[in-house]
Amino acid sequence: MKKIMLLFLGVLFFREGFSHPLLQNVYARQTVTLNGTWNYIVDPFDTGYFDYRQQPLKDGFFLNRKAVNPGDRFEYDFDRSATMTIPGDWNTQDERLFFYEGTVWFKKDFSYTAKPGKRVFLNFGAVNYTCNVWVNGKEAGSHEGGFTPFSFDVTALLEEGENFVIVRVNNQRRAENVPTLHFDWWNYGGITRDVMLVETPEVFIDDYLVQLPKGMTDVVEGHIRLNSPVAGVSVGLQIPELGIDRQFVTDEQGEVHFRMGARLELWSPASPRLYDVTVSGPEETLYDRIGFRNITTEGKSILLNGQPVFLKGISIHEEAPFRQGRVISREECRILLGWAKELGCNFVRLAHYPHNEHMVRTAEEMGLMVWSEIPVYWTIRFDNPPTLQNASAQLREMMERDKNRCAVVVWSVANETPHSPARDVFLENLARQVRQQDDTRLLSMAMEVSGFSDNTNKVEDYMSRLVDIISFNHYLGWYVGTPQDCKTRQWYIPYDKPFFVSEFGAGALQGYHGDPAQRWTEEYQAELYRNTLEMFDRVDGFAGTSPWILMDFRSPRRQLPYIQDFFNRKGLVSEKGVKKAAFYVLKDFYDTK
Ligand code: GCB
Repeated sequence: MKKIMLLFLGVLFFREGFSHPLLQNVYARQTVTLNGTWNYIVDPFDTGYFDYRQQPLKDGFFLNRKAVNPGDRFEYDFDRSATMTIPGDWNTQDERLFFYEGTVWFKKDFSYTAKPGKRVFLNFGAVNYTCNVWVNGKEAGSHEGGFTPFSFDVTALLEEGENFVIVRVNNQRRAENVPTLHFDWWNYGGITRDVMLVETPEVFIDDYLVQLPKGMTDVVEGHIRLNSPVAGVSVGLQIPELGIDRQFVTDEQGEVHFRMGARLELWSPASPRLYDVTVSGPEETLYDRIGFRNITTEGKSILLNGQPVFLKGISIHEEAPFRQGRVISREECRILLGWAKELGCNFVRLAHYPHNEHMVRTAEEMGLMVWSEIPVYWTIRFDNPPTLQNASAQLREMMERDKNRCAVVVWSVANETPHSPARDVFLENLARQVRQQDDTRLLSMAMEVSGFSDNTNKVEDYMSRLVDIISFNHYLGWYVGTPQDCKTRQWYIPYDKPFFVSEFGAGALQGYHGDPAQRWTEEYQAELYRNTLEMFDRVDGFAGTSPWILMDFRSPRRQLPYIQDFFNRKGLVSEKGVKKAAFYVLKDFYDTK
């Protein structure tokens, strides 16, 4: 009786947006993977979606039709089309698609046996950039934004036995998108992260948060929330190593909020302590590993667990080592982050978009603090309200997914955006959103040097009053001046806040040697690192850096034959995993910090 009641209430009171809830910790749930081999059709003119009058088709490719009778005419056939591996970008799996930007259709067959009392969600870790999804020819939903997770309730769309899912993916760059037309990384298209069916009870825990309140180290607080506003449901929280074993009863919002004293061992890079945590409802148990730490600033210092910390960082793109393409496995995350550890890092900047969940979790396990950011990059359409909505949705999804990851210490909302009143309003909105959604982490954005006079670089930005850390990118010795200029350059950063150099760097082709004044040599890059680090180390308030970048990465903007060949060469490690001289310069610097 209780179950029927719950089901009834669950159906009556769907939360707003119920068809696309963000499921906290999908990997801890009952899942059926849809990773593997998918058929695909390249559709540059979107013939499978629009008719010749540019109207959406009623019988597009999503119906997965096949000729049965001799007179049938269907000008596509998934089953006779090529296959590729999902998760995976299409650019590195089919030579014809290396530069491709447009629509590709994907289809996967799978069998499913309905389980009574279960709700089923189709969950994607990320699809770049937009997608439409159909299950058995019926629309499940759509999503925009290439780096965050989403899911659709497909319970009513599944059939007993054989099923198929079709995804139309489009990665066409557009001015109003986030990111916009111009960016310095490869526009890898496709279903780039895990796809799975997630089975939940009718009324289930869709969200939870377990953390330290800002500035405190002996109190655990948080919430557990059901998918529907059902009161009187019993939910539990167990952290055995802390002796916490509590049962709560949901309020009329279907939520519980808790706050309790605890004697904790704090998480830090030196000791990345994580606790086993179990969150349970009447019919499910979600298991997680959660750490506790405090990150604050005081004057010009960043404090981790109350102690000043220098952020020994490196920037990383989510590109796979030893092969090209998007990172797809935990092993690849471990390799990239392993190099960061070898450098002596305690911090990584995951640029320029939310990386996959494995990257953040692996960083946490390895003792690396994380800067996470959304692709509000360069000159996006700051004056366009849908662009703001889009950026805000990506920000919300990033923060929701990783809110239980203590490794994440900085949320960043932008990279190198040009000053204008429209930009200020746009970024103020995002900054406000960060503060409302999470008051326990630091807020920043990668700004730029704003002026130069009397041999002094100035960092002044209206946004500085909103951030906790003044971060900026600057390429003295590469895009302006020479590495020698660092020896005398002064800095004017007029804020009583820590400053963080979110990028500096130089291009070097691994194995190319010469004079330190010779561009593209390892010696030039090493010299620039030496001089830049010495320069910033002289400036009051220098609280860390994440030089650009750990590994050479693909970029359509980088065309110089024999040197770049479509790689940005600012890596400290080549795409083949060979370290350049500058790697050791940075390592030596971090060893002294
Ligand atoms: C930057 C950008 C980064 C580029 C880098 C470069 O300032 O933030 O995305 O890749 O410079 O190599 O020019």
